[in-house]
Amino acid sequence: MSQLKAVLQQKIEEQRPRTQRLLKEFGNVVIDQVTIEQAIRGARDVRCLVTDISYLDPFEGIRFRGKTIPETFEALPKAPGGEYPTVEAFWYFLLTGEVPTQEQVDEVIAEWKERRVVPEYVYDVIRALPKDTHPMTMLSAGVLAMQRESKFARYYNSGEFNKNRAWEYMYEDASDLVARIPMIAAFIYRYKFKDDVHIPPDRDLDMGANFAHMMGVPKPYDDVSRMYFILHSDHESGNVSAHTGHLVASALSDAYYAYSAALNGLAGPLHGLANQEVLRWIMEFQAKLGEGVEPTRENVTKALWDTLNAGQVIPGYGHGVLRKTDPRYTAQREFCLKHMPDDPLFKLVSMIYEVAPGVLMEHGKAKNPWPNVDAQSGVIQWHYGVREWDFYTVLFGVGRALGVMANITWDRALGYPIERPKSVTTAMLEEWAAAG
Ligand code: CMX
Repeated sequence: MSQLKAVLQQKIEEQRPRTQRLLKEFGNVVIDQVTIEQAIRGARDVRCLVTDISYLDPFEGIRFRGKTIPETFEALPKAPGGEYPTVEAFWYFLLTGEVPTQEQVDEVIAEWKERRVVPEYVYDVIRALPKDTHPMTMLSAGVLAMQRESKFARYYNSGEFNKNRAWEYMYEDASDLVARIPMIAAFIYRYKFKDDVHIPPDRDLDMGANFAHMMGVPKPYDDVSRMYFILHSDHESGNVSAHTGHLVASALSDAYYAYSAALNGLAGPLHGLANQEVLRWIMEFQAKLGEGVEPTRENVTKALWDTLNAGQVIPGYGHGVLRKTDPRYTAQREFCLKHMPDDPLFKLVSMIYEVAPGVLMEHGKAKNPWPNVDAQSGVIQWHYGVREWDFYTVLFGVGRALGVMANITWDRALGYPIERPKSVTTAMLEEWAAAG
C-alpha cells in the first residue's frame, strides 16, 4: 500500500468515531434555520453540508485543510526549480490534511505516471464529436466514456460490496481520474486548436510540468499550471461543481459519473465559464474602443454600465459566499505583478479592478462587488499564448477534479448517505407566511 493510502486509512479510522459520536449523541442539535427566501433563492448560506477538505470564510476566503492560500503555497514541497508546490503534494495534503515529505510526494508523482494512461477509446469518443463542440462538452464526454474503467463500479457489482471498504475503491478511481484528466485536457487543446498534433508525455516531469509540456507551452507555464490547478481545486462543498459531484456520488455512482456531472455544472456562465466570459468581455470592449484608443477609467466605467444596463452581469465579479476580494484573485494578481506587470491586458484587468467594485456598489444589486477567481485567470493564460478562451474552463475542470475527488473519497469513508433534501410547495410557503 502506498504511504498516501496508508496515511489516508489512518486518518479515516481516526475520523469515523468523531462522525459517529456526533450522529449518535448530538444528532438533534440545531445548527441552522431556513427562511422562505433561502428556500426560493438557491439555499444560500444554509449550513447543511459537511466537509473537512476546505472551508470558505466570507471575508477571509478559502482555507484548504485549515491553511490559507499563502500558507498552503509556503508549506508544501515545491517542484524542483519551481516557485509553486507540485499538484501531487497538494493532492496528498487535500486527502490527508498532512504536509507530505518530499519522499511521500515523489511516491505520488511516480504513481500518477502509472495511473495517467488514458484508454484510446476515450480519445475516439472525443474525436467522434463535431470539432466545433465546446471543449467542456469534450471533457465531460471523455470523463464519462472512461466510466467503463471504474474500479468502484466493478467492486459494487462483485457481490462483495462492503460499505466500510467502499472508500478504497473510490480512492482508486479518484486517483486514476486526477492523474488522467490533464492528459485528456491537453489532448482536447491540441486536437481542437493545434491541428490534432500531439506531444507525448514526459516521464521525468510532475503533473503540472507534464501538462505544460503536452500543451506545448514553455516555462514558466509549468508553474502557472501548478498554481492554477491548486487554486481552482476546491471551494468548500456548496458551489455547483463540488456539490454536483457530491450529490451524484451519494447515489453510489462512481467517480467518472460524478465528475462528468460536476463538469456540466462548471460549464455554466455563472460558475466556471465566467473565466471565458471575462476574456470575451475584455475583447469586445477593446474592439468597441477601436484601434489605438487607450483604456481609461472613464471608458471602462462606461463599458461596465453598458453591460449592467443591458441586463447582463459583469463576469468575474460577485460571489455566493465571499464578501471581499477573492484571495484566489489576489494570488494570481501577485503572480502577474511579479511575472508580467507590463502586459497590456493585465493592466486593463487591474483598471477594471479599480473601477468595477464602485460601479457595482452604485448599481446596488450584487451583495459582493469584489472580483472572484475568474476575473484574473484568463489573462495569465492569454499572456503565455493560450488564447483560445473557450478552453479556459477546461483548465478549471482539471483543477476542480482534485477537490471533488478528495471529497467523494471521504464521503464514502464516512458513510455519508444518499443526499435528499425536502421540497415544499408554494401554497405551503404561503400558509407559513400567513401564520407569521
Ligand atoms: N454583475 C451584475 N449583477 C450582479 C453581479 C455581477 N457581477 N453579481 C451579482 N449580481 C446581481 C445578481 O444577478 C442578482 O440580481 P437579481 O436580484 O436581479 O437576480 C443580485 O445581484 C444579487 O445577487 P447576489 O446575491 O449578490 O449573488 P448570487 O449569490 O445570487 O450569485 C454569482 C453569485 C457569482 C452567480 C453572481 O455574483 C454573478 O453572476 N457573478 C458574475 C458571474 C461570475 O463571475 N461567476 C463566477 C463565480 C465564481 C465561480 O464559481 O467560478
